Amino acid sequence: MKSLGYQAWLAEEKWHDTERIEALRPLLGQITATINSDRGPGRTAIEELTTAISAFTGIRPELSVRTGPARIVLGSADTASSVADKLKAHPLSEEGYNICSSTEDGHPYAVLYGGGEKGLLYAVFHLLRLLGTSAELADLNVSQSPRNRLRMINQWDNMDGSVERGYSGGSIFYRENRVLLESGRIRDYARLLASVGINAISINNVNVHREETKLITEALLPDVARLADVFGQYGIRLFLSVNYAAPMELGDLSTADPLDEEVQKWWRDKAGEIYRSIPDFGGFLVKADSENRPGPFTYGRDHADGANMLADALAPYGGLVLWRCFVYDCHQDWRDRSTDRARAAYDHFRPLDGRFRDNVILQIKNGPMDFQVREPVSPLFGAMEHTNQMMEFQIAQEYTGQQRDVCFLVPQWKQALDFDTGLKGPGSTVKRIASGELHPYLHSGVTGVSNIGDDENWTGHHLAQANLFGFGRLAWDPDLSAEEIAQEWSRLTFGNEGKVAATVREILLESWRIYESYTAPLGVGWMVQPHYHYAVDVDGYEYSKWGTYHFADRNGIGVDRTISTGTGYTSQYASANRERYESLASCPDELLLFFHHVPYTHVLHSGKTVIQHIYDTHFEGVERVEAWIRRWQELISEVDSERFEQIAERLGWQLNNAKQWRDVINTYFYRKSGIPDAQGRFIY
Ligand code: GCW
Repeated sequence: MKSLGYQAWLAEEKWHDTERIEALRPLLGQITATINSDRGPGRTAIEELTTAISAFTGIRPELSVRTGPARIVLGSADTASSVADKLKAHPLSEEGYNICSSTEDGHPYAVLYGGGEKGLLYAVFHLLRLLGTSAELADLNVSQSPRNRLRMINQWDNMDGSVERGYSGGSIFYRENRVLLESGRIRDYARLLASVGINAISINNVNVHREETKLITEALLPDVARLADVFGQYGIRLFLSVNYAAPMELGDLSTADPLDEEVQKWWRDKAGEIYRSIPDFGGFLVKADSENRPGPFTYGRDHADGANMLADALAPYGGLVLWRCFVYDCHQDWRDRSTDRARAAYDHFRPLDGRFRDNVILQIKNGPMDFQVREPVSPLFGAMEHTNQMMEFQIAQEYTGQQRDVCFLVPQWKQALDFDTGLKGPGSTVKRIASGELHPYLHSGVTGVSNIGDDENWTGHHLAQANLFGFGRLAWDPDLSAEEIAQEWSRLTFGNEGKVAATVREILLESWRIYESYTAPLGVGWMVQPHYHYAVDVDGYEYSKWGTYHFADRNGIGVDRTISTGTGYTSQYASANRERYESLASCPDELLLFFHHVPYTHVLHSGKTVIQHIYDTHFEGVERVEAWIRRWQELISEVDSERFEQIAERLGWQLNNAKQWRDVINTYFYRKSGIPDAQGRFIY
C-alpha cells in the first residue's frame, strides 16, 4: 500500500461508511463504456474509474466496453443505455465533458460524456472528486470545458538527478544521466497531473546543460518517446527544453545563428528525427539570452528571428515553440540607477509584436521580476495583440518558503489572473488574455514550474501538494475561488470527517499573507540569501549584479519606478494602472516599495507609517505561526502520525525562520531609521 503522502489527493483508502457503500452499489456496480481506441486516455479513464471504485468501496464493477464515442454509463445497463441514448450532450470540445445522473424506475444511473477521450478522462476525475468529497451524486447536471487551452507543467529537472529549485528531493525523471523508466513513479505523476486537468509537460530544466542537450539525439530519443507514451496515456503532451546552441554542441556547425541556412537545416532535420520517434511531440521550450544561456543576441539577431527559426522547423508537424521572456541584464552595475530589471521583458519583446510565427507562444512570468512573494503583474501580458502568450507561474516555492514554510499560492495566482490590465477597456483581465478570449490568440494558456521531486510525498511539505493541485484546478477554471480549491484539496487529502480539513483549509488560506508579513515588506522583495533564496539577508542582493535592489538608507526605502522621477517602468501599463501606480496617493500599500522610494515616516493607506508597518507585520507574522502550531497540536489524535509529525516538524522550522526574519528585518530598519517601535517591543 502506498503511503498517504504518496497517494496525495487521489486517496485510495476504503470508506468507513458502509451505508454509503451499500447505497451506491446499484450505481457503481455496473459500468458500460464506449471508447474508440485500445490505448490512450479513454482506456485510462475506464481503468481509473474501476480501480477507484474498488478501492473506495470494495465493489468490483461489472464492466463492458464497446467501440463508440467517448462515454461511460454507470448503473443498470438497460435503464442507463436507454436513458443515455435519449440524453443529448451539449456540444463539447475534445477536452470538455458532461455528467448527468438521475433515476429511472428506481434505478440510479450516471452518464459521463467526453467531447473526446481526454474529456472522458477528465469527467472520470471529476466524478472521483465528487466521490472523494462525499458529494451528492443524484441529479447531476455538469458541463465543463477548460478555459485555458494549454495547461502546462515545466519540470526544472537535470539529468544528473538534481532539480533546479527543487525542494522535495531529487528528480523522478533522471538519475546519473539516465532516464528513469523503470519506476512507476512517472506514471503516477502523470495521473496526478491529469486528475487536475494538466495537458502538457516539458520534462527538463530550461537551463539546458550538456547532458540534457542530448535528449534530442538518437541515443536518448527512444527514452523520451517512452516517457511521451506514459504521459500520452493521460492526455498529456510532452515537450523538451532545448539548448539554443545545440547545432554547435551536438552538430559540427560553427554557429547557431538563426538566419544561417545550415543552422535552419540542422533544426529542420532534427525536428524530422524527433517526430519520427514521437509523432505527438509538443515542441520546444526555450530560455535564450537569459542568465548566460545562449541565444540569438550573440549573432546580432532578435528574439523573433530566434524563435521563428525553431518554429519553422516544427511547423510541418504541428509543434510549438514556447519562448520565455525572462530576458534581462544579469550583469548590471548596482551603481547604475538608470537600468531597471522590471522593465526588461516589455522593452525587449513589445517592439516585436506581430513578428512571431503562429506556432510561437511567448511565455511570460507573472511578475516583471522573478516570482517574489509580492509583485505587480507583468505589463507585457496582453500588451502584444498579435503574439500568442501564456503566463508562467512558479509552483515550486523558491522565494516563498521552499516547501519548509506553508505558502499556499493560489490566492497569489488568482490575484494575477483577476488583474485588470485595462488594455482593451475595463474587464481586460489577465485570465481573459490567457484564455485567448480577449485577443484571438491561436495558442495561449498558463504554465507552472513544478514543485515535485522524489520525496515520498512528492512535495516535501505535505501541504505544498495543495499548490500543485490548485495550479491545475485554476488552469482549468480560473473562476474557482481559492476557498473552493483549498476546501476541495483538504477534504480529498485529509478526509471529510472531523475538523482536520477545516483547519488545513484555514491555514492554507492565511498562509500567503503570513509568509509575506514576516519577509520582505510592501512589495520590495529580494531580502533573501543570495542564490539560496530562503533565509533573510537584507543586503544580500543590494550590491550585486542582478538588478534587485531596495535602496534602503537612513531616510527611506523603495525603488522609484515612476515616470516623473524614476525609471519610468509605470509607463508600461495601460492608463488606469499607470496612474494608479504612478501616484503615491493611489498606489496600493502592498506594492508601495515596488513603485516608490519613500521615507520611513510615510503614512500608508492603512494609517500606519512604513516603519511601524514593518515592525507590526513582522511581530504579527511570528505570532500567527505560533497560533498555527497550537491549532495543529489540537489535531494530534485526528491525523495519521506520518503526516501529523511531518507537518508539526515543518511548522517548527517555519517558526524559527519567521523569528529570524522578524529579528533581522526589525533590527536592520531600527538601526537604519533610528525610529523606535511605537509599542516598545523588543528589537535587538
Ligand atoms: O528564479 C530564477 C531562478 C533560476 C531559474 C530562473 C529562470 C531556471 O533562481 O534558478 O532558472 O529564474 O526562470 O530561468
